[in-house]
Amino acid sequence: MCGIIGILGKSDVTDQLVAGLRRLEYRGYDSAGVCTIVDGAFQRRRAEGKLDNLAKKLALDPLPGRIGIAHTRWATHGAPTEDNAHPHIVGDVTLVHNGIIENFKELRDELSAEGRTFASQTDTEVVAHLVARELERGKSPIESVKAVLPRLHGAFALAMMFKGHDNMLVGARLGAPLVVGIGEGENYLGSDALALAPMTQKIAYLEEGDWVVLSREKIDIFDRENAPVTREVTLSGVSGAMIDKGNHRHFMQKEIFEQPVVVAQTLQAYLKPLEGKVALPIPEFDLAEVKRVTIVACGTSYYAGLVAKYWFEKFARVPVDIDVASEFRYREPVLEAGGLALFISQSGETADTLAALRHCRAEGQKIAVVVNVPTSSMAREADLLLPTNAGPEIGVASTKAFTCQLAVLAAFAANLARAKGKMTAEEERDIVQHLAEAPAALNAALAHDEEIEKMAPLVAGARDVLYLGRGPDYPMALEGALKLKEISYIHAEGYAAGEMKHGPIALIDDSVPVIVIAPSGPLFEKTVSNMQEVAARGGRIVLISDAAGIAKAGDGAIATIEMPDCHPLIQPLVYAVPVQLLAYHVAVAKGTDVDQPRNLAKSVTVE
Ligand code: HGA
Repeated sequence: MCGIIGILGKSDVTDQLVAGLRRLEYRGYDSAGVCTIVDGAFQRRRAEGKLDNLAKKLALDPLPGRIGIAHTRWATHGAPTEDNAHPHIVGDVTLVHNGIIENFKELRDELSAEGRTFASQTDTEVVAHLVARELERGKSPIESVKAVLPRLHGAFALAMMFKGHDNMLVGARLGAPLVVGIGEGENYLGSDALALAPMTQKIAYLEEGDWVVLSREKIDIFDRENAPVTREVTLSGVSGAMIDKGNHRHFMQKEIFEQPVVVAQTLQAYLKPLEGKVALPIPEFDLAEVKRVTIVACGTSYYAGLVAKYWFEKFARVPVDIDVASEFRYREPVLEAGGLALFISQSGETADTLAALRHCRAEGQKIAVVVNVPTSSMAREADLLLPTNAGPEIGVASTKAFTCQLAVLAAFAANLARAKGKMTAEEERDIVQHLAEAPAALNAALAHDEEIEKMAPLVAGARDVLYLGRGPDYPMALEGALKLKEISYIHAEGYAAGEMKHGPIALIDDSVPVIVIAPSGPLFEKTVSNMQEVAARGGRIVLISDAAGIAKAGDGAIATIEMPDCHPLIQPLVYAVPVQLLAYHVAVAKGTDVDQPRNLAKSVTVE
């Protein structure tokens, strides 16, 4: 959330800053702003709403300057107005911020008591005031930053510029990501490597508590004790071309259709199909010793974790706890020795999940992570890194990252089962074979796109929608409801099919579409019975099943969506496709902003 970028360039930087913000806009689109230094003084443009509004302003009133910082905001403190838009300027400093300054109230009171006045309601502005106060006391920019950083509690990635200093950018990070980009006679700061991709591939990832002083000629990094440190420079491997919609109308649509390829790409790293074996990185700890798995994640990644719980328990016979990250630390979980804590996150920066990871590390758990960004904070703090290979996911509603997470988690469950002696070589071969079938099955599922598009109007007019499933299809019901809520703004609930009669069945009438996810298999008959209970009360059923399931139970449904026949192991991956496509087409039918739904943003770096 919130994207920040800073450039020390050889020529005017505003166009590059705005292009960088475009690549960061998935992180927030409440407002955007840019500030440069021209003849020693700050020049700023800011605009409420999406980046296009800022771009229009800049077209009418261009901004020169060879140094600049820019921001795209997801508001946490203060409405999404122009006054609250970053960069904030106070005296001789201007800055952009990603994160939350948790002690901002106390700091603001202290500053107000000295007669300082505020131009915004943001927590961020207190940081600018604190630095400005140090500058006014006669300190240099670097000494001022050094004095202020220890006073900030919470999370921040900051990029700062100082009046009269057009060869200096200062950055700092704690709990929010910030990278340094190294160019030829130019240097950069950014929230991620993607923001800097067209300018440089050479990236140094700042560690927690680091701060950095950049000029065009050099980069000096310091740790939280202010000791000079070196951070490895790596090649990011990301290119601006990776974030192109291609022939698709929306990123979400493109990402849904990429799934067969990216799942295959991901599985390639985890399977040896010819040998019939899963092939995971070997951790430094002994998997056979794992006594309990604690899964922690948020949103769609949490639902991937819920599916994984079934797999870990079924295959490896190991008990699994699962929590949403924002609740986990606060319930004082009992974490016994020999436990493995598994964190799932697309960005690898999700603030709640990262905080939970650090909590588990402090409690002596071994740490495994499934992330899509292998250079992220979580990846760097893991004992066992299991990357998904989905490529950049730009649509705010997660799709391809989810199915890739499922693919990795299935392989990991088999790996753990083998290590614990709970799975035979023959069973492992079977799992590998079925996972290898997933890309083709995903392709077959995508072939139903047009049919789903045609039935979307049946759902688009509804006020409430229910999704039902059992077993691993229950998390899919939750995921289906989440996707629909996120992008179409229709109220939707996912329920375990058998729970209906304990309450939600009271909601059923003929205005409520009920999406039933019921592939053939051991739970089919039970789910269908629950579906009949809904139908008997006038509920309008949309049945998602395979040909056999539809033949048995499709009568009376207002629509059916036929999925390919596939092994139960890969059903969650395959059935993700129709729920994603349904949400997508309903949102398109309603005319909502599919890729940038209101109030949401990706890479949730605030708690
Ligand atoms: N707290 C700041 C920055 C918000 C942020 O980083 N969101 O992800 C603000 O509200 O402007």
